[in-house]
Amino acid sequence: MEKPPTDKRAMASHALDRRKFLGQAAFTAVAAASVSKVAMAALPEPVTMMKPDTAPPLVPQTGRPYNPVVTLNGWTLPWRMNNGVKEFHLVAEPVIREIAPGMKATLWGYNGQSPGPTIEVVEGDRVRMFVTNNLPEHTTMHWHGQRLPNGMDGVGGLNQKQIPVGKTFVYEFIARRPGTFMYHPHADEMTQMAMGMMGFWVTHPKMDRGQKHPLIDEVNRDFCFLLNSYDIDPGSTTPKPNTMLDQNLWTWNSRAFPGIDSLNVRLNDKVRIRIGNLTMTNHPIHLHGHEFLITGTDGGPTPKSSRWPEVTTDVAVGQMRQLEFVADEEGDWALHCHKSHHTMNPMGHTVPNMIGVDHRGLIKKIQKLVPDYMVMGERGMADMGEMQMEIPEQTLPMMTGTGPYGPVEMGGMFTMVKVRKDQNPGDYKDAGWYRQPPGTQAFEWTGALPEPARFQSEIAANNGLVVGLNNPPGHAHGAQTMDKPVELKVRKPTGHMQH
Ligand SMILES: [Cu+2]
Repeated sequence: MEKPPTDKRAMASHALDRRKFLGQAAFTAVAAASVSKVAMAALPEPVTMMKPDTAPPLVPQTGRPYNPVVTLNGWTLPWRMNNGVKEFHLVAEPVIREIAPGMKATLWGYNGQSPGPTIEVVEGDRVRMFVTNNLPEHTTMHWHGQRLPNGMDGVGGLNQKQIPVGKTFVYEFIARRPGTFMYHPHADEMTQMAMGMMGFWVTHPKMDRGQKHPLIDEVNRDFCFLLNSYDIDPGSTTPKPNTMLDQNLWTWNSRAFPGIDSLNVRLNDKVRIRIGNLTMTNHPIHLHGHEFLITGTDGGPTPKSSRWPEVTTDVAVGQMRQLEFVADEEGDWALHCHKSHHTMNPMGHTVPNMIGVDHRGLIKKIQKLVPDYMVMGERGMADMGEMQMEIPEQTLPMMTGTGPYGPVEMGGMFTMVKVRKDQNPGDYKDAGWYRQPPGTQAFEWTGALPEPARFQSEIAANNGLVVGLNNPPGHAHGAQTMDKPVELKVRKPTGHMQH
């Protein structure tokens, strides 16, 4: 157990082992224990998660019915019903979060993890949130995107006094509109969010008596995760909150590839992915092999007339995007941020470009003197894996992950949607690597290579001739005629030095 020392031993004693927690029986036992009269008078027992694994959906045992979400490398917080009110207990506290195997970070989070657990409620639910502050400084809780009374909005100093160290505040409101939301502190925000204090919130639409929301479809799989980022020096464990944009760990739910679980779905499943961005920059999220629609933002479900197909959607700072598609192509499909620096793990931005320089002998010598010395490979970055360069402890290789055909050369904000025809409904297990059927995979050409065909125009240009651009339609490249020459004029800058 990697829980940091805390004086709240009582809380740790309530910690649920994940295996026990996953069993429905264990969950029911907790729910039953929490309805005793003594318990009702007290705070709901805090539930703590000790592992960064993806928990299966938490099927509601009490309250209104709904189709639960799956939080990537996360979990949903159990609640108790108290006279018709859904009560949750969030505990703000220092946590140890495994970013990926080989690296653990000292973060601040909720109930044992960063991000905190996902909160799932139903449109119209009255919700009571107990927020206990076990941090070394004051905090608050802001319920990002919700309709609620002003005094429940959680901006420290503006809507309420900050929650002092060791105290518990109560927030209570009705979850008025269905959609995807987030929660985070609005107190020493720069530090607290850079340290990992955030969580996801889903308000499901009411489905009483077969009622259906006109803009919210039922789906077979509903995933959610937050985009977050950290600046943790190689070899150390605590993020530097003052870094605004140059973070070196780009994470989904405080996990970096290959630590991010895949999204495992059955062929032809309708899939929803909810993504919230609490980093300080935008992330163009790109899905391979399928097109999706944006069916919701933090403002709620989008009107049908506003939806168009895309394969990449930009999620700006503070935004949420909800994308939907039918997973009708089998395979392992990459899902990643399209900023290529965000699919890398820690690297110095001052790493010199060493393409063309053979320094493999040299680097070992330098590393004897400067253990965390890292440079780029001589043929590109892919060299670095091959060179088996030693990296400091407590850090991740920059490009990593191994697939069935070799190194994936990714890190950070990268995972896969794994679409399988034999994935059982309701089963979220990783089915392993996809084996492409024979004849459906890129292969090496072993025949003779023909001379590359060149444009006539290119040859003409090289000979200093007038360039022919107006080619009759239907003529293949390399067989262009020059019956209607067009003269190209090149204007050179004159006089001004600002060019
Ligand atoms: Cu990104």
